[in-house]
Amino acid sequence: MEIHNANKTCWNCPAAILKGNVDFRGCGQSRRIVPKGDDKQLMIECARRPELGHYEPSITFEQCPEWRETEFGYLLKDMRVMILGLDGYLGWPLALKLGKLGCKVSGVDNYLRRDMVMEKGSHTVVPIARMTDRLKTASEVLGVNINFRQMELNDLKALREFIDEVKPEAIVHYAEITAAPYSMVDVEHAIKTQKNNVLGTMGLLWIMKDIVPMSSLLKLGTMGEYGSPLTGRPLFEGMFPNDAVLQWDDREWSMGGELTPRDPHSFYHVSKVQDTYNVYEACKYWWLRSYDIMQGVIFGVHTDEVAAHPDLRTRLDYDEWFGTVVNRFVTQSLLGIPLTVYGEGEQIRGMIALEDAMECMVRLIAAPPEPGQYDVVNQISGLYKIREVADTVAEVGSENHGLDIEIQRLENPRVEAERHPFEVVSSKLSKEHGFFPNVPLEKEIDRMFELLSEDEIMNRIDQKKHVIMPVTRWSGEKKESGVLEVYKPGEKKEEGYKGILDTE
Ligand code: USQ
Repeated sequence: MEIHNANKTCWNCPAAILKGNVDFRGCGQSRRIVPKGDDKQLMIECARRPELGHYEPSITFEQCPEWRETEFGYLLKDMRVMILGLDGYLGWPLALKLGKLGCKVSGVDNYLRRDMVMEKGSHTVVPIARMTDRLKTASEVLGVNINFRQMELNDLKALREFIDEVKPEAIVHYAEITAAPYSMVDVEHAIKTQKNNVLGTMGLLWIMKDIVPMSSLLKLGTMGEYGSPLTGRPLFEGMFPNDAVLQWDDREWSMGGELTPRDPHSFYHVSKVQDTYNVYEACKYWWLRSYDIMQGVIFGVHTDEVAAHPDLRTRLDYDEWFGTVVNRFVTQSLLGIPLTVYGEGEQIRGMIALEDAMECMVRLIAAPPEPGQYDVVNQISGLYKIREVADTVAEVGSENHGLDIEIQRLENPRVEAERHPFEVVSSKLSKEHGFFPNVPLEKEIDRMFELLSEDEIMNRIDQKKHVIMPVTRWSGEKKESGVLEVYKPGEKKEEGYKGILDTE
C-alpha cells in the first residue's frame, strides 16, 4: 500500500527556503504564488541540502534522503519538533512518542495545569513525576532526550529566544487552558482562560512569522468550537466544501472554502474559536501553515511510552473542572459514586482515546501543510451519547472488574443542548493521513480500570473525592446539582437518534 505522504514534495517540507524566490498573495481562500523577477518557475533552496542550490520544489518525500519511512509515514530525519505545554496530559506522551521516533524534541511549560488543579483543591489521580525526574527517566528508559525550558508562553522575549535557538520545523501548541467548567467559574477564571489562550497564540504567531515561517503549526482546537447546532447542518472540517451552496431568497450562494459557523459552548470554547480566526488570518497574511485540530473529548491513560515506567505516566484528572467525562466516570465507578450524567444525557460528543490522538498528531507532523495553508481536521474516532458512555463504563467495570455501578442523572450545571442532531465529517485523517482508530472505547476503559485500581492511585482517588460533584454552573450560581434520577446501567431504553460520523 502506498504510504500516505509519499508524494508530498518540497512544497510541504519545512526545510524548503522560499524567501527571495516567491511572492505570495493571499486573500481568503484564494492564493496566488508568483515567481519573483523574470523567472517563470518557482525555485527554492533546501536548508538541509544546500548542495542542491536553486531548484524546482518537486522532490517527493519518497525520493528525498532527508525523509525516512516510519510506521506513520515518511518523517523528516531528526525533525525538530517543539511542544508548547510539554508537561500536560497530551504534551508529555507526544514528546515521548516523537522522541522514540527519532525526532529532536524540545518544549516549554509553566506548570499552569499542575497549579490550576491544585488551586481547585484536586490532584491528578495518576501521580506524575517532577519534570526533572520525568526527563531523566525518559533518557534512561527510552533513550529520549528532551530539551525542556520552564517558561510562560506570554513571555515573548524568552519564547522568541528559545524558538530562535531551536528553529523548530514543527510546533505543537498545547499550551492552553483546556477546561470549559474552569472558564465558567467566575470573571477571573473566564479572563484568565481567554487571556492565556488567545494572547498566547497571538504572540506565538508573530514570533513564528519572524523566525520560523516555514515551520508547521499544529494548533489544538476543539470539536466544541462547532458546538451542537440545532439546524443539524454537518460539522465539516472547518470549512465548507468547494461545492457547498446556500439556497436563499431564490438565489444560490456559493459557500465553498468559507469557514463554517462556530457555536461554542463555554468561554473556554470561545477562546478556541478566537484562536481559529487568528491562526487563519496569520496563514493568510504571512503564509504560515497550520493544522487546526478539532479534537473531541479525549480519554484514557495508555501509550506504549508512558506505560514503560511509572515516572513516565501522564496525568489524569477527575475533578469537575479538568476531568473529562470518560475519565471521571471510571474514577467514580471505583469510588462507588453513581456516574454523574448531566441532564438528559442525550448529548452527543465525538471522542478519541489518548493513544489514537497521539498517532494522529504524529501523522500530521509527518505531512506538513503547504505554505499559507490553513487546514482543519476533526480528530475523533467515534460518536457517543453521554448516557451510552456511562452504560459502557458500567458494563466494563462490572463484567471485567466486579464492580457494582449505578448511574445518576443530575440537573445539568451547563447550558447546552441535551438532545440535538450531530452529523460530523471526519475524513481527512483517514483519507489523507492514513489514520484508522485502533483503540475502542471499551478497550481503553478496561486499561483505565487496570491502572487506576493500583493501591496508590485508589488512595489518591479517595483523597479528593469532594471535587467530583459539579458546583460550577454556567448560570453563575454556585450550588451542587440536584439528583434527578438514579438507575442501573442498561435500565434506560436507548433512544433512536445516534448521530452520524461521516469518514468517507
Ligand atoms: N458530562 C456529564 N457528566 C460529567 C462530565 C461531563 O454528563 O460528569 C457531559 C457534559 O455535560 C458534556 C459532555 O459530557 O455534554 C462532555 O463534557 P467534558 O467535560 O468531558 O468535555 P468538555 O467540557 O466538552 O471539554 C473537553 C475538554 C476540552 C475539549 C473538549 C472537546 O476539557 O479541552 O476541548 O472536551 S469537545 O467536547 O468536543 O468540545
